[in-house]
Amino acid sequence: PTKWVPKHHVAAMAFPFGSHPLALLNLVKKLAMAAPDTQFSFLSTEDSNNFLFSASKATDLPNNIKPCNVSDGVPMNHVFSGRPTERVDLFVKAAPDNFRKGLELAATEIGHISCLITDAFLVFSGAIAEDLSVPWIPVWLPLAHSLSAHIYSDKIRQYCAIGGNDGDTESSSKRKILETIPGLAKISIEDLPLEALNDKQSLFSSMLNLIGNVLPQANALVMSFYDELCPKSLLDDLKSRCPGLLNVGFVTITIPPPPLPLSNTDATGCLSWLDSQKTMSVAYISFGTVANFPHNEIKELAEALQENRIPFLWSLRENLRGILPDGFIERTRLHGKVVPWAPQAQVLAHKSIGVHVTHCGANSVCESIANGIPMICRPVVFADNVTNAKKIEDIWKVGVRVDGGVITKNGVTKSLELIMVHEQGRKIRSKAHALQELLLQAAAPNGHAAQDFKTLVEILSSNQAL
Ligand code: U2F
Repeated sequence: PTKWVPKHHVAAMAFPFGSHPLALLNLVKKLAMAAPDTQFSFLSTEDSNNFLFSASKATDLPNNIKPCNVSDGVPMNHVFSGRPTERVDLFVKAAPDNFRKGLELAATEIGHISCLITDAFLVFSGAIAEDLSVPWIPVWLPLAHSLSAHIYSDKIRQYCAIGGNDGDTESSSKRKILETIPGLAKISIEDLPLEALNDKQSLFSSMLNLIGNVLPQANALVMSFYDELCPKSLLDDLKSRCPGLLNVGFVTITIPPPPLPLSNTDATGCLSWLDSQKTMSVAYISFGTVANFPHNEIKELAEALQENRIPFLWSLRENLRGILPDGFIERTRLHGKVVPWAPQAQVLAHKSIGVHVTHCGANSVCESIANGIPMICRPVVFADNVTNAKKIEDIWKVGVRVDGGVITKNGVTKSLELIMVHEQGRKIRSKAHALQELLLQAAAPNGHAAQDFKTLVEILSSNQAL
């Protein structure tokens, strides 16, 4: 057979932490299918690539995507201090050189690179693209309103200071609503991620603080979002700053969901277990891929599930499983299932799911709203979790914060009852369905997202051929 020769070579650069590489790879998969004559190199650290391209997660991987490892910046024999952002800071310190090396390697193997698609957190990628004389397309993976917090970080910092000058106490100024910032009108400073405001906190936060300055220079800016979900003031403002804004739709899912997946995408048997449960009866629980979740709250939640015999499917990272009360898994065997990893996008599309107990990571939120699933929010004070919870509870009104703010046996039981049994829960569910309906229309083949995705594919295919 003749050897396949790609027409273009696009390099994707991941921010290798949490769900970021997973979400970017999902976008790259969609692009690779839409542009079969383009070769994609996927640059991330070895650990991250091993996780993403492992057999169980990469079943639907198109042939025109190739992983390419870059250094994680961790020195040999490094002893970790336990500081939460240590790994990220080491990585940021090694960048951009690690990526430049990775790109050279990819170009040697495949041919010159025609375009860079990068996580928007990697603020130095614009300069690399300029050196290579190729377009730079950053991808913003959190929710759209969070971008405003980065774009307006100087103004928000001034706002804090103004609060102080008014004679406000520091805490009252933090509670101030950011009414003049597009997209954040109902959000207060204390709901924003600290990293967006304090540029001196770590190398990571200094990097994030450059986002607002560099993104307007990009050739296009991709968001994992829909025009129709953005408040108009936010959409207009983002488009005026970043004229190449493309809302290509949620990248981690396909709308409508594909027909039932092959059994090998469900290595932990979640979907077949859900098949045996009653419609809308199961609480799906997941606290994401990175957040440190308080151990006592895991225990309290386990006790609530056990005592009230609530049907549940819990994706709990392996390193946290030991925290469950002794014998919990055995005692809840008839109504619950604990797995280290679930095919979450498909789980949330399953008719048996009635509620999602979540830490409010952006992708989890998107996957819930795309399926009309109400949420019980327990945001950890990390990144955009708190802002997202606010959006869910107060703006979209498709979920509630867990009763009491932190998980206690009684509080979470109350919240579960509220969603599953009470009138207020019925109203929240109907809001969730209305939001899902809006999304289904926005995601229709003739909608904006499909058009923006097409534009993106055209940009990729219109540059220097190999
Ligand atoms: C960081 O978020 P996380 O990685 O903690 O969480 P999510 O944004 O919710 O993404 C988790 C993804 O992993 C998938 C799930 C989501 O697409 O479907 N997943 C799965 O398939 N199976 C599982 O068992 C568990 C998860 C950060 F912490 C957040 O604050 C940010 O909002 C987010 C995006 O920037 O990144």
